[in-house]
This record gives sequence, C-alpha cells and structure tokens, in this order.
Amino acid sequence: MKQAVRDWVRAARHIAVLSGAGMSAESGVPTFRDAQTGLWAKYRPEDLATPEAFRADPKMVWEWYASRRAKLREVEPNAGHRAIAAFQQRHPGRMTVITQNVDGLHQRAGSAGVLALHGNIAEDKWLDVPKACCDPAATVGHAPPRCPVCGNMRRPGVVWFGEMLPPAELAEAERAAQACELMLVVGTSGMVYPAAGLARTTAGRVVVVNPGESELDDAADAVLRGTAAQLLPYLLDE
Ligand code: BV8
Repeated sequence: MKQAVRDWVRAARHIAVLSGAGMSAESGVPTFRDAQTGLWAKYRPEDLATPEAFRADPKMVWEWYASRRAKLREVEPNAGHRAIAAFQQRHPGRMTVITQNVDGLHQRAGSAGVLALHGNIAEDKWLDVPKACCDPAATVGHAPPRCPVCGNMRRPGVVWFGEMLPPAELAEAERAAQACELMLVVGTSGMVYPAAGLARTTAGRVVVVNPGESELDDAADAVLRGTAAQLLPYLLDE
C-alpha cells in the first residue's frame, strides 16, 4: 500500500497535509494522548486547555504552558517535518500544511504557509479585550503577567477548547481540503473538531499515517500503520 500511496502523491497536483501531535512525537514532544506528568499528572489536557481553567487558576495553567514551552526549546523538527518542508520547496504551491499542533515545528523545519488552526504556544495575547492601558511591554508580575492598571492577564496564543478557530486559517484550510486530490492525515487521533472534520469533508483521497488506530481510519482510502518520521520521507521523495 505504501507504493500505491507514493504513486498517489506523484499524481496529485495539490496535496493537503493535516497533522496532529503524533507528527511531533519523534521530536520528543509528548502527544495529548500521552499521560500528563508532574504537577499536571492528575489533569487531562482537555480540562486545562480551556478559558474556564485559566480563569479559575491562572497560575497553574500558565505554568503548564511554561513547562511545555521549556520542553519545546529542547526539541528539533524530525525527518517527517523535514520531508514535508523539502517537498514544498521542490514543488512550490503543490502542498498545503494544515496543523493542529501549536509547537511551531513545521515552521522551524522550513514549511511555508502553515495553517496553524490552534495557534502558536510561543505567542501570548491578552485574556480580555485590551484597553488603552494594556501594554505587553509594561506588564507586571508573572504566572501570568498582568496589566498594572486594569489587571488584564496575558495568556498563551493558542485556541482553547470552546474557543473559535482563527477564521482566516480555517477558511483557507477548508479551501485546501476542497482543492486537493490527496490529503495526508498524519499523527492525529482525529478527535478534535472542527480540525478533524477536514478529513471527512475533503474532496481528495484520504491517507492516514499513524502507528495506532484513529477516529479517522474509517474515512481513509488508505491507512499506513507507521510513524511520520519513518513514512513521510518515503512517500514524499519525489
Ligand atoms: C470549537 C491548543 C466552536 C491548546 C487544542 C463534540 C463534537 C464535536 C466537537 C465538539 C464536541 N464537544 C466539544 C466540541 C468542540 C471541541 C472538541 O472537538 N472537543 C473534543 C474533545 C470532542 N472543539 C473545540 O472546542 C474547538 N473549538 O469547536 O469552536 C465552538 C465554540 C464554542 C462552543 C462549542 C464549539 C477548539 C479545539 C482546539 C483545542 N485546542 N490545542 C493546547 O495545545 O494547549 S486541541 C489539541 O488537542 C491539539 O491541538 C490537537 O488538536 C488535539 C490533540 O489531538 P491530536 O493532535 O490528534 O493528538 P492526540 O494525542 O490525540 O493523538 C496523537 C496521535 O498521534 C495518536 O493517534 C497516535 O497514535 C499518533 N502518533 C503517535 N506517535 C506517532 C503518531 N503518529 C505518527 N507518527 C508518530 N510517531
């Protein structure tokens, strides 16, 4: 089946990649399905990555993100990220990368035009609509930093559960899903919507790349049981 998928890649004028946490597993970034460790061992990510959790305990949620950001400073893109970026460079305009990941590793590998549907963990934004007094360069305190005048808090620049996805990126991702002949769904359990829905509504053939079962296997024209770093260099070597 691997060879057939490689032929599909060669024949496709436009390819969409939809990646999830498994894309970064071989870089050493724990996936969401991986057990949480340390102070957060007793929490599920879905329970921490919400506005309610942050408002209830800003320090604890802020420090969860700080520990993830620290981990990301130690990791590098893997052969899967690099294979995607190299394909884009060899075939400009032929591949759109849509990611659920907030780790920035596709971008660090050199991928262009990455549609980061769930934002970027390296960025902060204001928790509440900023007022004239809210100056990111003049915050006080930490965990989380706050506006010294109105107390507005800084929060990670990611999309939390219950929050809308960035409209422009989502619209662009939906366009790519309709324009592609092939969608490679790499390293995602397919449980989180609306991102996972792209694999169900795409006009292209769907190929799942995942060492384990996923919620999108039933939507796939082919399921390749393997990892991103093992399979993508082979599939994208054109
Ligand atoms: C929204 C940023 C409108 C934060 C994230 C019921 C039905 C449909 C939808 C919902 C529903 N109930 C609630 C919802 C909405 C909700 C949702 O989908 N909930 C789920 C839990 C059911 N969605 C939302 O809230 C979204 N917004 O819908 O807005 C709205 C507005 C108001 C009210 C309602 C709706 C926002 C979702 C975005 C959440 N933010 N991340 C942060 O990072 O802290 S989601 C986060 O979790 C990730 O970004 C990612 O999307 C998801 C984890 O999924 P995966 O990436 O798939 O990772 P996972 O660990 O699950 O799986 C890894 C896979 O890799 C595994 O399959 C494994 O086998 C594989 N793997 C392992 N190693 C490798 C590998 N694969 C390849 N190679 C390897 N080496």
